[in-house]
Amino acid sequence: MSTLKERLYTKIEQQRPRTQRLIKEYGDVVIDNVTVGQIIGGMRGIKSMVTDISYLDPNDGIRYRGYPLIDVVKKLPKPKGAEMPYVEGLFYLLLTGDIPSDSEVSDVVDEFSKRRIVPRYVYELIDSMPCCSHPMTVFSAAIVAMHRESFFTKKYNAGISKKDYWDPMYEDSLNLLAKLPEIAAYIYAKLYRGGNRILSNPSLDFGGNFAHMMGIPPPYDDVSRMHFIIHSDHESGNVSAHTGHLVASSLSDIYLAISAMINGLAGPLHGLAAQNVLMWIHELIERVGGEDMVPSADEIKQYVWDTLNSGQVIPGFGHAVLRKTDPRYTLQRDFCLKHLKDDGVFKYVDMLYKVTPPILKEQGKAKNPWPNVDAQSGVVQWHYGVKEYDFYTVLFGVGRSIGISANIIWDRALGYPLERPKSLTTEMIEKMAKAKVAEMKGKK
Ligand code: CMX
Repeated sequence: MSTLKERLYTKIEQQRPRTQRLIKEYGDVVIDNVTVGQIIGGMRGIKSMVTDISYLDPNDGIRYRGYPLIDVVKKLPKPKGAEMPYVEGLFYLLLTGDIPSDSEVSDVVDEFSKRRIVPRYVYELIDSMPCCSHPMTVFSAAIVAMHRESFFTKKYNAGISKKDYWDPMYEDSLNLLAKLPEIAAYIYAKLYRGGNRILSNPSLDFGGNFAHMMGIPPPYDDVSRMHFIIHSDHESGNVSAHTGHLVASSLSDIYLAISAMINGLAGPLHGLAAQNVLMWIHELIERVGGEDMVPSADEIKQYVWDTLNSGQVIPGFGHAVLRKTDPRYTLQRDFCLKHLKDDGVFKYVDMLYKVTPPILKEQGKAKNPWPNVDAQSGVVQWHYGVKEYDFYTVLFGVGRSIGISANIIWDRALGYPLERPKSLTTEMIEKMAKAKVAEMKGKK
């Protein structure tokens, strides 16, 4: 057994009694109330899910296993000379809650390296996708095609005990995660580089190998590590995480669950915002006459207002939970200030950072006028030569798969059941709401 798997098993044995006790002794304790507004409004803010892997604080942003992003970057081991930590170390942290030692990380690097070979039929499938398929469609199809590889499904069909479900789920997750950079890089080569592919280098880590396969020199290896780490998890209620959890709750294997979560991530209100930000900025650049032109604050304000007045959202701004600037934005911004301060597009991103929040506040609709992760991620890719916007969400998807897989392994370890909330008809809600209001009036 690998050190990671052994450590995980110990943690599972410790955690199981806590969950069982909560259900047995406190199962009827009320944690939250649900309003009509929440039922109709996308279940915003209802406390109804559990994960110990990450927590999203509205003001401070994401914490992985209790660590703010800045500490994650500081504390996790890094490859020699790198600014950003090993992605493999992050996976160790998400799964176990512990910061791994150098040798523990190197074990995970080896595990991933051993499992990275992608079955040939996946490449054939990618090659046969119709022209102009969105890269997220291709990515999702490639992942779901590997359902036939599922160890969990084989074990389940052979009659594995429920308490052991986590084990084949862990194996499947590592098998899938190790292949994702290879698949993403292949899709990129196929769609945008005439199929000219750079083969992987098994001696490199997750982020370093991805940069190598993309053919982009350092510090793109650090860009990749940073990108995959900051996108990995955002607690359980966002569309991609929730979809992965929901699909896996029917005991679908990791390939079915991750492919489904990729489809949720591909929506413009979620991960697709990464590509929309760059499209939107380039429309602005075109409007003012080119990247080297310096637009006035008034020109930028007008552009933001024109977007809002045409009934569209400002991509890369706002959030369902966050109420301050996203620390994932800040981390990338700091990287940009260090490495691409003079980039023409970054200057626009920077100006929009200053101009947009006051406008969103003045418009008065968005609860959070501040930038989110997607406002900054595209410009970094653009700077290092990945100029095909529609690929950006695939990169988000590689990162997000890491956190969601960790969650799904724990879902199986703790025996979380099939997810099945209850729906009501509009008429039922009307009756309940009216009866409640009458009752309140009667009490006054
Ligand atoms: N531009 C314009 N209007 C916005 C806005 C933005 N960036 N953010 C929110 N609003 C509007 C909403 O559309 C909503 O309008 P209606 O009342 O007309 O429906 C109103 O403000 C209230 O929305 P909210 O409660 O503040 O935000 P939601 O939880 O409904 O939505 C989000 C959150 C992210 C979908 C929204 O802020 C948005 O559309 N942002 C732009 C797209 C984006 O950047 N998405 C990526 C988010 C991060 C990620 O998941 O990758």
